Amino acid sequence: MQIRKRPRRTALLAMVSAAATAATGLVFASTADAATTLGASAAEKGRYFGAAIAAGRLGDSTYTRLLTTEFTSVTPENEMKWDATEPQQGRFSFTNGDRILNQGLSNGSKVRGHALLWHAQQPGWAQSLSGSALRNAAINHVTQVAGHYKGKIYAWDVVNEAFADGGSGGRRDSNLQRTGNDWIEAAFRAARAADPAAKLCYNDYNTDGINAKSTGIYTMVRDFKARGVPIDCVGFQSHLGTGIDSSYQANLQRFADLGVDVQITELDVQQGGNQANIYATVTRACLAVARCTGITVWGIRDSDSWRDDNPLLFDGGGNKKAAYTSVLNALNAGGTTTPPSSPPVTTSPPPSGGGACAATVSLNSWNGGYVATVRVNAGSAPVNGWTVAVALPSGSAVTSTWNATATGSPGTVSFRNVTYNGQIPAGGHTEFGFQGTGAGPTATPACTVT
Ligand code: G2I
Repeated sequence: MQIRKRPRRTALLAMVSAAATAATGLVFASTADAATTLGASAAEKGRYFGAAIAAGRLGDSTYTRLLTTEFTSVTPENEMKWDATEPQQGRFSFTNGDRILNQGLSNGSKVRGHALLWHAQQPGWAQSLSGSALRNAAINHVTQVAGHYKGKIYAWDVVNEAFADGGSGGRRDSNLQRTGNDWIEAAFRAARAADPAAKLCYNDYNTDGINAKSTGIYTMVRDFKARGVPIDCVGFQSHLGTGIDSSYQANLQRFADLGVDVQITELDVQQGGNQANIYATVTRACLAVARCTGITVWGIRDSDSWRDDNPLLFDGGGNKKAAYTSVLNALNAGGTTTPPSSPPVTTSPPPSGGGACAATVSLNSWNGGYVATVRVNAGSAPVNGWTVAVALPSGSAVTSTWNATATGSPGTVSFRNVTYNGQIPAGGHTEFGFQGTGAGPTATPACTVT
């Protein structure tokens, strides 16, 4: 089905300051080994580069070619929303959501779940509920959908767009909000119980700088962290117009400083203004914030967009636009945490064989299973390829792996880099992950360069 093009959200985009695009110009990567795809370049910086995709477009070969070569994360544009997954109360429909999931997993990509609870795109039956009936239905929805995808989702937008626009800094009125102010934390607790491995995000728009709305969300996240409400990340949609607020990066950083990851979740930028520069500014901001784990653009080609102002990185024919080149150059030039005032970090071609590496593992465990995130750190010399050996306890086996290929499960499993993350600059790192049954590994993994 064709996605309906909506008129540009004038009120939303008018919020964007036209003033502050720094006159940075483009930084061109000059090294012979610069990565040539968005996903590969972002992976070199320990980040993903994703796209929102639609199940109805997966039969389009240009679309899937761009998807599988350029992107390392997928977000379902509509297929995991409430109206799609629970069209009748208690009757769940995961066919199209599963298609997005399987497309992502089969390509070794992360999958961002979007969105468990939102005031929009609710099924009719939910729109007509209120009070405890709605609250119970909403929590059941979170439990069932997050449970269906348990262990497979990198990050869930648990709650989407719950804050009001304008200067109040308060919550948006909605049927969910009228069930009580604690509906958001109830949703996060239910999501954690249903899928302990997923990072749980709050996601919103018009949060592209330090403003009343982003400060309202900031205050909520700070309160959640103080009270132990499970929240791991904040998504900044970043539907942008012809300018970008000068406090864009500082805003990401203040959230990261609360102890949550930040992600750019729905990036698109109006064409006609400074599109290429604004894309680069957002990319550099993410690279400059250590806890900015990745960027997702909201569609692949301009013709796939919900907007009618050609806001994406590929034109309708699937050709790379200036905005694409601008993002790739920014990724290739950027360091992982380097403030933008510092000179860009450039990498020289790694010597064959590369330097030494070391690996650390962190676990997210539940009764009967776990997800392991393994960080591969380069030493003082660049690494050209790596293998990490992880000893699994008896009774444990690997069931899925992302950003690496695994051999030898059960027992001591050997994880080897995939094409886009073998090269790690000196002092840099990359990450891969795997899910397993039983208890997770306890010993420090052994990393060898290849
Ligand atoms: O509005 C842009 C995005 C803002 N943040 C949350 C996102 O979830 C939202 O995505 C858009 C989708 O890109 C559109 O594709 O959400 C819209 C709905 O609010 C989506 O549009 C809907 C159309 O309104 C429906 O008529 C259509 O049936 O897409 C549906 C599926 O194609």
